[in-house]
Amino acid sequence: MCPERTLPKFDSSSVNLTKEEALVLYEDMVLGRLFEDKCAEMYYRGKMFGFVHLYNGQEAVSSGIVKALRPQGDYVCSTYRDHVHALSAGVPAKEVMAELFGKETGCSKGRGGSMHMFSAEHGLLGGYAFVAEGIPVATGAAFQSKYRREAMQDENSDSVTVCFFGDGASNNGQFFECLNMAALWKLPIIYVVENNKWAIGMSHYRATSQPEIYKKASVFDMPGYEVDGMDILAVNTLAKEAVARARAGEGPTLIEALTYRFRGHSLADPDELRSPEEKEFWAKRDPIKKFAAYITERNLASSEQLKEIDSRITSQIDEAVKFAESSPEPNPEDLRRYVFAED
Ligand SMILES: Cc1ncc(C[n+]2csc(CCOP(=O)(O)OP(=O)(O)O)c2C)c(N)n1
Ligand SMILES: [Mg+2]
Repeated sequence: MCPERTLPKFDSSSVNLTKEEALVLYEDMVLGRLFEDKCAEMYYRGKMFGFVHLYNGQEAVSSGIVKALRPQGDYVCSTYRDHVHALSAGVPAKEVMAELFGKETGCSKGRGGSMHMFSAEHGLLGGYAFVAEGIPVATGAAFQSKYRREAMQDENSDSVTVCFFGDGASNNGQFFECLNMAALWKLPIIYVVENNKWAIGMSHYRATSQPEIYKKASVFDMPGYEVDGMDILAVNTLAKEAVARARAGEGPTLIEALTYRFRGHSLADPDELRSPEEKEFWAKRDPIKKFAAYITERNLASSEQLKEIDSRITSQIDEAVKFAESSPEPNPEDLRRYVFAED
């Protein structure tokens, strides 16, 4: 049951992905899903500490949006639910897993853990434990791209920034302040609100005066769109349009992806507040199953080929765990390293 809102329909007949493009999206979603399942296992085995927030169910948003960016040179800004955004941005699974284990080989050198993935090399601007805190950081990244291009005459500066955040975050002040400046300055940024209907145990419908978040773009004279966040074709098609607009200097876009997390808020959440009917409604819309059906119906790949991908990803994640387990802890003598930039 999903009484509050109808999921927007998308006509996939107009989309013509090549086999390669389809498999990139499929593989990235499977990587996200199986990685998070492994995290749950490792967390309950006591290998990870602190809060761990998983992304199961929302994969079509990360893969559909991030894969519309260039493989290098663009920026992705995340939240505390950041493992899968990091993977989509190209951070190797072993470095994300090692970070979760608090190891020196992690993408944040083991200093950050689950909520603080970072990789300069992959344009990953970070995970942020404070709700909405990534929004100003991402807006700043988009500002610097434009400043380099226009004030410093660097024609190569045409990066696009994607900023992910949740429905809960969209009620925070940073959201409104940053959308205002981004629209005013026509910044090359895409704000992606992953509306999964819940902020921990707070229903979106009890927390906001206008639950259709995409409509909030209009007051800043910014294009705003809602999209079925369980349909990777819909998300990816919209993302490509928004990226092209940003790259062409036409300014920001707000995308509201209607999605759902298949697990509790964090691995410490018994997940007792959401109704079984609601969970079932969304489970039936599993984005990976939906896209797998599209791929086989269109003869882009056979179900055997998809199974081969699944098992290759399973081995990759097992390797990531081995890597994380066998990696060294950070050296206590390096406690103060990375607090300030080194020359
Ligand atoms: C500034 C701030 N206020 C409160 C919290 C506690 N908190 C952590 S997660 C969360 C819910 C945010 O929900 P949403 O933005 O919808 O993201 P989701 O967890 O659904 O991905 C809250 C209130 C926080 N981390 N930071
Ligand atoms: Mg939410």
